[in-house]
Amino acid sequence: MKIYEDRQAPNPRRVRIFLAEKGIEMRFEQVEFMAAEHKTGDFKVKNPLQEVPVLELDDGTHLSETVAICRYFEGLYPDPPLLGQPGDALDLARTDMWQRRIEFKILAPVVAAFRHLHPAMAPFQVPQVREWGEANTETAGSMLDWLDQELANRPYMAGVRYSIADITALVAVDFARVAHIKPLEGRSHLARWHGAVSARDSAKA
Ligand SMILES: N[C@@H](CCC(=O)N[C@@H](CS)C(=O)NCC(=O)O)C(=O)O
Repeated sequence: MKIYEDRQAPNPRRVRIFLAEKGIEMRFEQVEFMAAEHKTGDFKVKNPLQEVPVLELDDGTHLSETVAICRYFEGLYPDPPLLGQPGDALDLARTDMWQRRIEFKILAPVVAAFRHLHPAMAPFQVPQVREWGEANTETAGSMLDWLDQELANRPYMAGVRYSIADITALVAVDFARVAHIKPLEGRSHLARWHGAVSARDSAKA
């Protein structure tokens, strides 16, 4: 079993943190984004969308989509639960709600800002639209303000326990800096949360 990834890319980091939280050892093979290695015909067989991460099982089965890969490992290694408390319908749904909100409302605009504004992304992001990058920078900022307020009354994104929602948020916040967005400035609750989740060993993944 192994995972194809690019160590610099945000989505593969979500999987690495998830695996680290569960103490799962994994083999990784690097697919260099900047060398367009994910655009080869060979990689297209593994994922027709030509994106990482991709999990390859020993029988040759391929699984992509970060959350799907995490769900697979949650099924195999339920402890600690990171997708919500098993058997608690509300906790499972709430964790899913926050994971999705953070993925679509924060990570997505942060990535769009990076892709549409960073000169190094021009060959990959065609067309690269500066105005769209700037609009996403603004969206990411207002969504981070909202998240900061949400965290005023609870320790973690989905409630009282660390979950996949924290993993997605940590990756989004750290990647925001790469996209020249200052995610923690003036956001004290988010900064407190970021300090706590960054102190976990898994954050180094
Ligand atoms: N929805 C996918 C998104 C994966 C994705 O966008 N991966 C990026 C790296 S973070 C990628 O491989 N992009 C390739 C490209 O845009 O050409 C997931 O959750 O895994």
